[in-house]
Amino acid sequence: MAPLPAAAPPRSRPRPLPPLLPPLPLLPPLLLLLLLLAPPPAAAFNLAASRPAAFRGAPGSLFGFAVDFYLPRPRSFSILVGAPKANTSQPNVTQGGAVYYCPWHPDAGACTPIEFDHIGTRTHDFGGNGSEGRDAVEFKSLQWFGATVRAHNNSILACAPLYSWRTVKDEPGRDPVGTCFLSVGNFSKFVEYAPCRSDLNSAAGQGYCQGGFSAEFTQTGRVLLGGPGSYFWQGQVISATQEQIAAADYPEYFIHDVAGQLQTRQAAGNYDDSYMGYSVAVGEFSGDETQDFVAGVPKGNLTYGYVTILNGTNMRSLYNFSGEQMAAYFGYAVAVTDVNSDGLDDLLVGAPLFMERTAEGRVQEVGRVYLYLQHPLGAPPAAPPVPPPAPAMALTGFQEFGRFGSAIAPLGDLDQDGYNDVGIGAPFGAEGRQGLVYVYNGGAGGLHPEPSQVLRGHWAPGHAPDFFGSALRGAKDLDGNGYPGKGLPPRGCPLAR
Ligand SMILES: [Ca+2]
Ligand SMILES: [Ca+2]
Ligand SMILES: [Ca+2]
Repeated sequence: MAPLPAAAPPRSRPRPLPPLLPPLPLLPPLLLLLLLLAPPPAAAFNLAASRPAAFRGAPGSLFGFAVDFYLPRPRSFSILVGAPKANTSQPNVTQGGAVYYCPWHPDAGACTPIEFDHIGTRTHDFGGNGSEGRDAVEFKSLQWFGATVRAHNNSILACAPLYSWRTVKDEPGRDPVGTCFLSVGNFSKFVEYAPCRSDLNSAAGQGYCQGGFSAEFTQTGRVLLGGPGSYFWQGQVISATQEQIAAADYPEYFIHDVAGQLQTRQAAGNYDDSYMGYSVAVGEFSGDETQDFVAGVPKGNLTYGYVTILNGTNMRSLYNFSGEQMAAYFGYAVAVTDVNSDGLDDLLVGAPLFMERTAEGRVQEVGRVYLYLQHPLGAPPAAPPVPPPAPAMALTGFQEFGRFGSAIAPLGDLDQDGYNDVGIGAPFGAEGRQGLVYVYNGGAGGLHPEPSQVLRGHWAPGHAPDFFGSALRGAKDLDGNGYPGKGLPPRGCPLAR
């Protein structure tokens, strides 16, 4: 597919509002556990899956919906856990959601909520003279704060994709623009980043953006957000450096003009209902030193779905990778790591609703993950980009309705053989839909086609399945020297929920 065309004028058309979060049915779990896999014995290559550490949150809070590691300093290691339906101390806010800071302890420990939002709900005097009082202009109940959590050094980004605002125009309506908060300097400063809270409201503009539905940091700490609902659900991706975000943060204003921000623009009407930015990742694909942006577009291209790679310096389209089957949700998850150790980043794409035909001729939904190996470009920038390659391999799920490929996590080089390894979640895999995480090892030819290990959720008796394998993180060198340290988990150990 071609690069996105330039901005088109907004169109207005009556239409129902498709629910974006979550488009795949998620059942309300009773309790969520966060599993941090404990250190393996020194000589073993496998993770000691029988001895996970578990952190628990309040029932119904969706504790563990998002997870990440937090390493503000070398050898200072903790875990961040999003609980997007948690209740907070914010006045007049119901189930606004929270992010918890959980210091690492081998037996797991207490988690405390991080106070990202010091301001709470802001108001505006629509009468203009103060006589009619002030009305709320933003709505933080059920905003799903903590649905997205990412950390980079001593910074943390946490987002509320269903945060709504009324706009400061004197007209009713609530637009789910989404918002994010950034903690910088190890909790020394908090700034808001809500790039879709703009004058481009309603579905025709950025009103249904749900900014922060997905997010990632680049190696240099640049923020990348996905907002899959902008422009009649064409979706968009937006990026700015932390410095640019902090420089534009004036809490007394609702619309922040972030100088230097990069973003995709509105495209022609045939790109509507595509959900660009449903997932995002970063990697280097253009032959320079600046990481580029990867965005899943799972309903684009007539619902075949595609994944686009945008140049990290200017958002120009570099490549598009298309799915092979309609409605498979190709691009639901994306991940980047170098699995064949040639120094070039490779791309993984999940299509958790992919259907295969069994030997008996029956069609069953099992999910699939595609691996695209990056090949040398030649001499950039003169050489044109090579055509989108075919996947080097496809890994297919094992259980019907298991949602294999819902989460993909680079795990670093778990077994220390020189090739990076990957975890793939199947949150409804296993009997009782209890969820599985598969570990696939890298190698010279890509990934080994069979998983080297299958991790199961550990559940207390009587508790319902909790989507184990739907949130995965890994690949952090947790003690800073590549070797397990005293009281620290080992290199590459995954976090799974
Ligand atoms: Ca680049
Ligand atoms: Ca590679
Ligand atoms: Ca390996």
